[in-house]
Amino acid sequence: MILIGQYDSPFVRRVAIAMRLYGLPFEHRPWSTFGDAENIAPFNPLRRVPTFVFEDGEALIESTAILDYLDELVGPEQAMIADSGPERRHVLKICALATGLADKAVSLVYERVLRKEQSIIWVERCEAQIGGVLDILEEERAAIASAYWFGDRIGHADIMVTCALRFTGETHPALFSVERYPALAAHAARCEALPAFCEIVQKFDPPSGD
Ligand SMILES: N[C@@H](CCC(=O)N[C@@H](CS)C(=O)NCC(=O)O)C(=O)O
Repeated sequence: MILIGQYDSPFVRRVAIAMRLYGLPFEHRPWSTFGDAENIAPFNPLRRVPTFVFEDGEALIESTAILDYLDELVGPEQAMIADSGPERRHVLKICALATGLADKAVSLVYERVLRKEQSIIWVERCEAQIGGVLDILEEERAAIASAYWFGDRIGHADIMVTCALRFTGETHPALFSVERYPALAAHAARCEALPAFCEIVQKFDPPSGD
């Protein structure tokens, strides 16, 4: 199995961390979406990452779809999400909020580095969306006493929230602070201290606007 994409992407990182926690070996191709777009294109015409390639060349795209495959591969005992029911829906909702948060943080980066003049309407909208999600996640995490979002075992929601927070904090420090979001910051610190997170990490390298 080959995972394409750099670990400064919160979406690539969530997949790589899940694979490491599942003990699944993979080949990593740290291709950049802009610099290596033509290498990615044969596997994914969208030229986006993560792109996940099987031995026979078939490719899966979208981190959620890739994780769905990995969960199936390891089976329900090991999967970091409930098989069905309300807990599964709740995990998917937290993951969707966190992927949405990361999407908006990525959009803001592109707006900043790829445009000569930023759209104020778009920037304000993204910032409001990021703030809205962080407020909701903070409130929910503050009300949970367990080590992880859904108990004592780490799951996809924990991984995605942590990856989204690292990316948002690194790229838009004014939007995320320990003082404003203490429960989320503590959650991220706990996860970031785990070996898989320490091993699979990369400082953000923005695309150039040239
Ligand atoms: N919903 C996608 C988001 C993937 C995504 O936004 N990846 C970014 C890198 S962080 C990318 O490929 N950007 C290039 C582009 O969208 O053209 C997922 O969960 O996999």
